[in-house]
Amino acid sequence: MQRYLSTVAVVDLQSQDSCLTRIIRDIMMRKVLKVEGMTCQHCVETVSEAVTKMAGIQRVDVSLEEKEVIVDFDESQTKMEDISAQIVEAGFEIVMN
Ligand SMILES: [Cu+2]
Repeated sequence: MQRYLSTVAVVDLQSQDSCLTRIIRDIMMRKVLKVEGMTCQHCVETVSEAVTKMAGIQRVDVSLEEKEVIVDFDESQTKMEDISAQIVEAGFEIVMN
């Protein structure tokens, strides 16, 4: 029983450790989203503003020509799906991420 408990403790420590490592490594993520539906500078601003106001966003770069939204963000604060959802909510379509 004691042996079992100590094994659990070790596993627990390891998972905490890797979780911490992950947070440090992923503190700033850069993702490139392919976005369809942006036709002018106004669309660029709409997408940019919608994403910028989210938590953990460090930088948003929108390219109308490339149909790309490049986002630097803190993955411990914001998930990629949330950013995609935010862009969709602003009226655009995520082609690929
Ligand atoms: Cu537009």
